[in-house]
Amino acid sequence: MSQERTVIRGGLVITAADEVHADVLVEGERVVALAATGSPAAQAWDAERVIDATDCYVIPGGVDAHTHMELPFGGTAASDTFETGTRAAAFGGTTTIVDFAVQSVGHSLREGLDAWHAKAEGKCAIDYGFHMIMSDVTQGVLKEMDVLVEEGVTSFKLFMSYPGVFFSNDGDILRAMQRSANNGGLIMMHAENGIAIDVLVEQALAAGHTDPRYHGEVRRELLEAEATHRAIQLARVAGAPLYVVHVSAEQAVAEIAQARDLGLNVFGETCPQYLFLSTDNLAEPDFEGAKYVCSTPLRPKEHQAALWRGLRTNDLSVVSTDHCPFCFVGQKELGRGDFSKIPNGLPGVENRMDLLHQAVLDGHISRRRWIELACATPARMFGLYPRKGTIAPGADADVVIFDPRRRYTMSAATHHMNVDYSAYEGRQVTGQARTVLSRGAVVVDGGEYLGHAGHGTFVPRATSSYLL
Ligand code: DUC
Ligand code: ZN
Ligand code: ZN
Repeated sequence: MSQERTVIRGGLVITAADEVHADVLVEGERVVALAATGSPAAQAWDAERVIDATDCYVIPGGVDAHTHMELPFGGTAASDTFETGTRAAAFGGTTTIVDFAVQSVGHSLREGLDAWHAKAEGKCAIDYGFHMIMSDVTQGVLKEMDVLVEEGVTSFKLFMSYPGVFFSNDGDILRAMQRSANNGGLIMMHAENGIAIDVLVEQALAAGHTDPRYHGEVRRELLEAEATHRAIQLARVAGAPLYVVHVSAEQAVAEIAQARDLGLNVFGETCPQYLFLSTDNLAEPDFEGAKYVCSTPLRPKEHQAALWRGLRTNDLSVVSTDHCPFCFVGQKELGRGDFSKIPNGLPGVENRMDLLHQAVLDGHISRRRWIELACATPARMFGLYPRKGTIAPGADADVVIFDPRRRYTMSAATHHMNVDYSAYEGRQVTGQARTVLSRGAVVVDGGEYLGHAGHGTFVPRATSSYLL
């Protein structure tokens, strides 16, 4: 049976490697060819559907390697379901997410993974994969890691924070790293010294410091840097690679840079909230600061220059969102009078591609680096490349027609995430996804949703492309 053909004409195709004026031919779910716009080859293509991309960029769909749809946290759950969160992602030009399945204490990885498959299956607008959060590193669980790698769940998140919930001690971390050194998995680390932080939380509350801004103060920069340093040394001892998630402190970037200068397989990720927001937001009056409570926390503005520099030098190589939304009303409010009870997390899955494009306009990164940080490197890092993260023959036709001149204001009134506030309320940005294809199907066009729940499928991942 012949497959439907779509041709995307007249745009500037931008990948991590190139910028070319080319037409793109899609057949069924895949890209099959690129040819110079106006060339005889491109003109000869006939297709059932023609998408005009004149004056637009044609970019790979975004790959957000860090989301938490429906995550149970702090007595509540993240407010985006897989259905609402992946739809919002599509509106924002992201066509793949890698979400975190959770192992709870006393349970197997399998139970956690099955539960997350059940939440996501038949619900997603775009393709998705899973990392596995490990909260209870037993001998049985170490063996399960090998099975998960075979099933395409090739990365494992461990926490040096949140004692009593997700926390793993150094011995457990070392064991998991040793296992990953053998099975090809990638350990992702939440690097904050949670034992020390809990002491500071207790002391802050005892002193009557209950406002959201104290969340940022107790989660000290040095405790992020210390944990980052320790994670790196443990990975060296184990001979394992390491991916440090949501890096926010300048001192933590320095630890990663030092490790990379030694030639170690240590990788850093940051998120838009650390690049565009700061402790000034956490200090907003009338409990508004609760909207910005996440961990690692927002830092003073001065840290942003180090993050941008890290993104340019590749000491930070991925920008993901850590999308973990909680409504202000009824969820963030759980922490009125006690900042430690504010559920941790910010919405952002819909905003990442546009904020990073704004960073291009602001002179922080180049256009190709934008695509590298938001599409190609996360795809390579987590075994999705070249199926995801680029536009090339054979790749999935996850393609975004991006209008680089469209100016709009970010707002909860117009976003599609299931959360009652925007972390970027009132911020003007230039550039927005106009048309979004997921595996050849147009899922968003001109502000209209044309996709459906269940179009998105689970993508088993290979091991990281960055490991020898
Ligand atoms: N950080 C957050 O802000 N939310 C969920 C988990 C995490 O590590
Ligand atoms: Zn984390
Ligand atoms: Zn997270």
